[in-house]
Amino acid sequence: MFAFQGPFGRLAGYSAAVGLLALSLQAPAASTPPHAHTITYDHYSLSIDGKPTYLWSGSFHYWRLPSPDLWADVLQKMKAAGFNAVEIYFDWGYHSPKRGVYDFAGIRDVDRLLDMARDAGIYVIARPGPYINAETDAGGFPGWLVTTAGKPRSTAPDYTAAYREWMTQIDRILARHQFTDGRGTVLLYQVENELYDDSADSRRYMQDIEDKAHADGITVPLIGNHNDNFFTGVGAVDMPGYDSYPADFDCTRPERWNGVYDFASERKRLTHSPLFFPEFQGGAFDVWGGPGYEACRKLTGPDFERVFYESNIAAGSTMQNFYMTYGGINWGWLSSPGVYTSYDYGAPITANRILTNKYDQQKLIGYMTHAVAPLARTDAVATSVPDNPRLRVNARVNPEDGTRFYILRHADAADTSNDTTHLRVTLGKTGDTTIPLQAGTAIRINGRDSKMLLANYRFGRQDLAYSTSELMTQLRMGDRDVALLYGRHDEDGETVLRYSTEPTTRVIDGNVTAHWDAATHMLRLNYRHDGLARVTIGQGETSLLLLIGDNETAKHFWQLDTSTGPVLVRGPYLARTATGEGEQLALTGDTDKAGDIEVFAGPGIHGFTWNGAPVTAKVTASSSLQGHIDGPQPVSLPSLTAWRISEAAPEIAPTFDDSGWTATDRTTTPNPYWNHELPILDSDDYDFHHGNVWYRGHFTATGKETAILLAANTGVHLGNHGIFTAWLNGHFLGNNPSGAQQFPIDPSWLKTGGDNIVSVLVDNTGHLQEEHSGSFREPRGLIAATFAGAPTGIRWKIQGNVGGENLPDPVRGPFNAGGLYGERMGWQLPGFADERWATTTLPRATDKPGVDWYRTRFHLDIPAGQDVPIALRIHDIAPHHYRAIIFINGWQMGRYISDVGPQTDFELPAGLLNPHGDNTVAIASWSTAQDGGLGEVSLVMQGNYRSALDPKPVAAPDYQQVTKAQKASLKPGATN
Ligand code: IPT
Repeated sequence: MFAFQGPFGRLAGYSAAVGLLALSLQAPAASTPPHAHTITYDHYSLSIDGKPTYLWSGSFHYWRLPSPDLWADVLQKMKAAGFNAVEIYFDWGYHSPKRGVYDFAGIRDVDRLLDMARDAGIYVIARPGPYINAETDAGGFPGWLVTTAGKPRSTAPDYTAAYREWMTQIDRILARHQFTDGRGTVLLYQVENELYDDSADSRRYMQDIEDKAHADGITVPLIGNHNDNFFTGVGAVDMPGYDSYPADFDCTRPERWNGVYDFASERKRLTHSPLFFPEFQGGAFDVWGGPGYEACRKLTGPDFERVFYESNIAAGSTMQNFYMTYGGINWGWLSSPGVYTSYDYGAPITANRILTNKYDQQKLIGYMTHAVAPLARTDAVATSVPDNPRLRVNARVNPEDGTRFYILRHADAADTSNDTTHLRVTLGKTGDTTIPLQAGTAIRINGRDSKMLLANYRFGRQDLAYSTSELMTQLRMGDRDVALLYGRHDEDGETVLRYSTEPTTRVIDGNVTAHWDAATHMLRLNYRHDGLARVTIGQGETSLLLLIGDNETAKHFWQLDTSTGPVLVRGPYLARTATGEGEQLALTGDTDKAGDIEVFAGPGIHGFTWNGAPVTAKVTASSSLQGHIDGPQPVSLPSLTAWRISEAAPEIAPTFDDSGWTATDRTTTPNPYWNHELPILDSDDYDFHHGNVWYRGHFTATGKETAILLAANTGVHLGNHGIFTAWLNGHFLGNNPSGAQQFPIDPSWLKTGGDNIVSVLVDNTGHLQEEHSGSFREPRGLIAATFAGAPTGIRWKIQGNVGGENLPDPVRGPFNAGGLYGERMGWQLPGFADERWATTTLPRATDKPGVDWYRTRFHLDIPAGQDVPIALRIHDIAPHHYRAIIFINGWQMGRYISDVGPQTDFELPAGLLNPHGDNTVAIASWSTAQDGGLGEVSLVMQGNYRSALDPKPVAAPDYQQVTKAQKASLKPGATN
């Protein structure tokens, strides 16, 4: 369907296929729907409806935030920071619990997600896989794929049939939301994920996916993040891209920096499409036992963002997506082995949706990428070296209008010294000039910093010769231009504008000196960045309000679009939306404290409301409106004191009835990874793909058994933090992580000639991600069991999550539930009556290995109109040998391993958590040795905002409903 021909085959082929390119811009074909938009691209940039556009995008995974109203929150926060796109992985396994079964309802309602992106005014880069990696279970492959045979990410027929199922489902939704011919903002479609393999089969596989996407009605450009692969020929994508993580993923030494890689050769290779980073490092994942996400946020902090993202601009990139901008939560069993519940990623927006200094920094650059339109089309150009050799500068020029960009940083990006320099810049007619002009001042790079300076830049009716401050944004409001410049606190700045005759300059605020040079027609302003300086400059028809802030001041500005033009808002923690209603502006947003709000809008606007309430505002000397808005009410959270407890591992007892369990009697599997003795013990072969599983082995003892060797695979990657624990006739044998262990048997434990029971509880830390080999099919659960002393055979039975692939609770879905007794009984669910359980307090220590369940309830009364991110904290004074699974209102929102860490605070997203009513906490604690129990449990407030956000509760079944569905789906007698 996609014809690539001729030297410009990529572009020409694309236009032919969608029938919407240059020609149709002039004369829309009769068949083109009236709302159709165009997406084109060349070596410089994407063009959207013919307008060259800088793509400034961030990654977000809806499946890591199971509360749809909060998707809108994240998308609005991204849009408010100047992201014009969001990159989204669609997780096959999240939607498909069973072959042929696909779920797009509730927290899986992708249609709704894409509508929200459209409503937030943000484009979507869709990444439906089939393989996605993403530190998620099996890299996004569904559990049921584990026990199939075909080589993954290849043309193997059974694998092909499987992924085509998924593509049919997801493409149908994505196609509806295409920007080209749908009702949404889906702009680009990624084919597969980081397939670094140029084999003939990989090419064919890529081509198969592309053909299928086209057959499914995908008309937007197909992109890739396969680095140097799939540029031409079979399997080629329209727009290839590069993924880059220059700080890598070791957050233990957050001060460490690697060099800046020069993407010049990549820039050159891409002859028909822009230098595109589908994933440029936005943070880093952390691992079990790792240093925690604040360290990752530091490793990839604002200094990293400035230096590396501006280096990408220096290399000519006009398409940058940051992975991740909001990381979210590996709730349930979503994580791949190695990573823990939080996928915060040290990203600009925390897992609990709080804005960080990384967000502020991205806003500063993000706004500029849109405000300075000439940036979308630039060529590298030679320039003089800085007079300080510790520094380096890259220059670029827009060939059409001559705007110049100077990107300045330390030559050694990791250099932390404080340096100054002068720069030689090209100023069109004025010729080359050394800046700054003001004697005794210089341009400073203090430590790991980068600055992007503009020269020869015309905006509105202004002509900026150059500035040693950076431009955050510029906008036109009625008759006047407004420009917002910023620099580091206390550093000198110099801004020079050209006028035909001397303008009137008025300094409204701040210490700014103005100097007019009649010979060069340049008005030079000198100042120090400190708070906010305001200068108006008028000449003839033109008037300019120049706002000059330090970084701290600049980050409090928000730019929002209305149908009557852009507005600037200064002050609040977040400004979400602006709508013009006659002379009034309706603003929405969030505050973290009471304070001033200032609004810069067109001359027609005389007042404004904030979250629906009118604000008394006065007109300032800079013709803005200034008023006051309230902060949040103080909030206090209840303490969790009254707990109920139940022992919950009856499977250990020899008398336990396992007659309803599944016998592990299979002797064949398509899965080539079962290379152990028969019958097969792999839990996946019995349709238990996620969470803990129990095995009970029956054997007739001879009395000669001296030890039992047990081997399990719990998932080893980036460490080995799974575990299994075993009992013989109720006696604790011990524990072991993934691997084999011989446990000695006390002869008095054996019932010679009788039925003896080995009970084993096995962790499943997830299925591995996939390179190409099929490693996601590694078995999970027990893999071997043999006696020493006698060749006694064991007959095993297995029990996992209720229903296996047939979920009694499809709302919470395939990753929520495991095979603990309490989970099978529905003890995690709201509505379960725990009154007969014993009461207890926390912390509680136990010397009895096994599983205990703890439950409590609490009532929240968060004031309406407040967003209060809450986490549940488990605190141990010293590590104990236990691991806990945390449920809030039936949702599994955390896995805590006391003796591994690092996570102690587990975010409870509003919607799952009820901020205005009753909530149920259930915690299953698996004591893996004789010093288990459960630490102190509390609720912690991570922030408090007065907010326009009003998340609705996520509807989910309670105890009665789930157990009813459970009974209906189970064989009689199979409830234990
Ligand atoms: C890149 C993956 O594409 C992405 O899914 C995620 O796993 C990311 O890594 C790390 O968080 S792969 C790249 C690091 C080689």
